[in-house]
Amino acid sequence: MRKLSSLIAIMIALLLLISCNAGSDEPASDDSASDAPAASESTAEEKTMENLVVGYAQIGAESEWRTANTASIKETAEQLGVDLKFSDAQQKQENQIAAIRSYIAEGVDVIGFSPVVETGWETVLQEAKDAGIPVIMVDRRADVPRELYATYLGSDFVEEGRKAGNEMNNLLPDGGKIVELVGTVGSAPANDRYSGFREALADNIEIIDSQSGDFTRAGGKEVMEAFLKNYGDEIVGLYAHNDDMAIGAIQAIEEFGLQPGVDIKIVSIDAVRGAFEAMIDGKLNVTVECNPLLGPQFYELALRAVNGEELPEWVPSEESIYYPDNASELLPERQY
Ligand code: GZL
Repeated sequence: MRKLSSLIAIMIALLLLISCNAGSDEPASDDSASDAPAASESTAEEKTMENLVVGYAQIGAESEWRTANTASIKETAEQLGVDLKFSDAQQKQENQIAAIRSYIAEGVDVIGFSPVVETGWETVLQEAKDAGIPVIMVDRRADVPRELYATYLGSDFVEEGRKAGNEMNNLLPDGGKIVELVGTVGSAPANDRYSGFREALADNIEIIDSQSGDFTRAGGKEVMEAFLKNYGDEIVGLYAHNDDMAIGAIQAIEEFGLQPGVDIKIVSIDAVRGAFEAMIDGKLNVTVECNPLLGPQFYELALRAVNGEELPEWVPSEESIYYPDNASELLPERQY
């Protein structure tokens, strides 16, 4: 009996000894290590590209630029292994809002969208915030409080407008009357390219008319036909908010019997392949780049947002200006 009780006492002592030692592996310190969660504590699962679920509400397919932008979002998702749910709103805000609501219902990790116009987004973005889903604005920005989006990834449209204004000044040093094809009414690129252009334009150049062609070739052609009917050869310059409208206008100018790029100097924005072809043909004088290949930056920002990182309010894209003199050399390497 005595042997058993001493055996039990020895076992208790051993157990006490083991449990005391277990706590001594970690050297006590006042550095962050002692704050680090111990192996046994659970940490939220870090998202990776391979298990990231993204909902993207795209505007539509209104231009070459948009087509290239969509390709970048889709192809990059495939390359990274991201689970992408994608929708095309046919340029209707109500369709974009419905798509964002469907992504909230699905419980995606992050939502990306390019707001077709600047206003009307606060309610649905608040719903995404309440659901704990970060939202990234891509390409265009919406006019909403800062706390409703993780970041804005896109161009400086005002600067694009300033660049276009300076190029028009260079093309018309003696001044003259010009017309303007505006992008989608209420959209950030249209509003900002409108104001940036006027900031830079020389006093001897007069904008005698300005109408929206909704960023499409058909819209640009139709509005330019009306301009030519009303003003004819008074017009010596055209500022188009995107290349698609400029290309449509070029057709109208030729049908009217004038030489685009010669009788009417043309400055446009986007730098899509069609613009390079028009510059090679001598029908377009300048295109200011607006980079649509935003897929890689978008997913990198999406992963950082999902994993809880605070992002800058705006991540601007890098852009240049292109001219006819080296358009044929550059065309083969253009990605859009
Ligand atoms: C600009 C983008 C514009 C393009 C157009 O970032 O939103 O929309 O300039 C496109 O070509 O339709």
